Amino acid sequence: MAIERTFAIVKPDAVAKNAVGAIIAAIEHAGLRIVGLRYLRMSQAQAEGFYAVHRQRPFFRDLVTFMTSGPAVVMALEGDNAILRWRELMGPTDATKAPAGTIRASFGTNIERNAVHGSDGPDTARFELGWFFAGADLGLP
Ligand code: FUP
Repeated sequence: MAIERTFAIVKPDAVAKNAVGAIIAAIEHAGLRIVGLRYLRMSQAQAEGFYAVHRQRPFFRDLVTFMTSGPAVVMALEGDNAILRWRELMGPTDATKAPAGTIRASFGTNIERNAVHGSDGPDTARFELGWFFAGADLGLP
């Protein structure tokens, strides 16, 4: 299986719930390695650019408001099949439909306040990692 990198966010709702440690523990327990990590509060421009693909969607404004409402943790994850494995750990977008044991079931509330983000494919991962880690040395180990 291929070693991949993917991009993860612990969103403001999960940071507010003191769930950063539990989510990082789940990532590490699953065998994914954290190769980049920043604690930040997204600016409006950062959030709008990150979610530019959703610009025309009806939920875009609310999503940007939520993502800029408080601090978040952004991470670069690495491991075998990391993109799919992180998405499986998260569970589906809508936290109310997420199976027990997934991060979104444990810490999310609904389809917007869903605790975490993960890239949905290799091209998205490249864009999203670059959006928050541009210029950073992710060349570990
Ligand atoms: P995901 O890949 O699981 O992050 O889901 P999407 O790319 O479909 O959606 C990105 C984000 O938009 C979600 F995390 C939350 C938000 N969203 C809404 O707020 N309402 C919707 O109906 C769909 C998505």
